[in-house]
Amino acid sequence: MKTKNNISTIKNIIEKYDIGYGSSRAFGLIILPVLIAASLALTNCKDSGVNTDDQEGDPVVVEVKASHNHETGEHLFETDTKEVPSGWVTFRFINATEYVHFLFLDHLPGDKTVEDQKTEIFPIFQEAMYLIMEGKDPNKAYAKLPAWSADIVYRGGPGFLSGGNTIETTVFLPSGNYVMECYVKNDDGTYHYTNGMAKGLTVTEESSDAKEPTGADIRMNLSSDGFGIEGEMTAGQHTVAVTFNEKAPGLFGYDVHLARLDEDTDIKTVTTWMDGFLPDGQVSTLDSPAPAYFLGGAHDMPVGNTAYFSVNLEPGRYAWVMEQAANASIYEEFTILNQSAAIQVEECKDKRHSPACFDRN
Ligand SMILES: [Cu+2]
Repeated sequence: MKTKNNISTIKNIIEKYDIGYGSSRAFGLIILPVLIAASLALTNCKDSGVNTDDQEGDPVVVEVKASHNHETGEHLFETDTKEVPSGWVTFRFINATEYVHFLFLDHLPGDKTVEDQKTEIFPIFQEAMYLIMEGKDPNKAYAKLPAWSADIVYRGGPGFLSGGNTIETTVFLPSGNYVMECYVKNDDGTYHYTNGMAKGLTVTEESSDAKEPTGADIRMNLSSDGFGIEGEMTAGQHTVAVTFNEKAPGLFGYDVHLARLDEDTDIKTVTTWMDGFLPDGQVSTLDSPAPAYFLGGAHDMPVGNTAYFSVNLEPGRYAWVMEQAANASIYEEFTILNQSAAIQVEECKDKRHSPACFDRN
């Protein structure tokens, strides 16, 4: 790799200065040794860690695009990656649709595969949801779940994301067979995974050198008490580190999703929508759009894990929301001021009687 890079570096220099190989003996006598010395210097820079290309420790990235086939009605995950080494994995999740999606990771027990999940588990949760839609008891469907379904470990992934957005969420994955799924639903109760949005991912026993992300400026400690936020939400780009501190008693885990709200949005409509076991919960169609604009987050993981995700906060009204039952909602609202308003608030902290600060105190 390094040799190839250096040859192309020399070639670039030659092309840049329009040096012909055969045009002058001076090339071989004077310029070539200089170029080789420069090239060796570049190699040394690489080894000392100045240049980050091709270094050990590069992130392992799985790029997944959510797409929609308008003819068949299918919701799909498109990716070229079927296998990654174990360790830190960054999911770059691109929502190229008009619907809300997420990418949730199931770590399957033993040698179970995505095909087993598609034949033995997804149809049962789907049947249960259709019973809920009819106002019937879903438990007779859940009773048919195979014993191994209890051994599936939820290992997080990119949170709720509205159309046109991209998010990166980084998680630590031990080896095994995984399923990437989305269970947002259509208004007849059909889950996106029933419509095609489920894909297998193999995490091999070979471990990568990918490093744990650094530079998080917002930290969260998730539990039944809420988000445990440390750090300041300001306009601009942030990296959020989310540590999972408590196992939730039911299917809803303690997770975090960022929702941008309109000025007049009632937060209760958003937290109710987060309850996927309600007929209208987590429905995203053109006729029934989600009540907020979702900007990603991190799904729940086993206690002790930390996930990382990136957000870009523009001025506006927001809420961190958890995927919880509507009658036990967990959320935290906040506002990002535009820069001039933020400066004025800061200046007015000690100037209560200044005319410019009058209406703020
Ligand atoms: Cu989806």
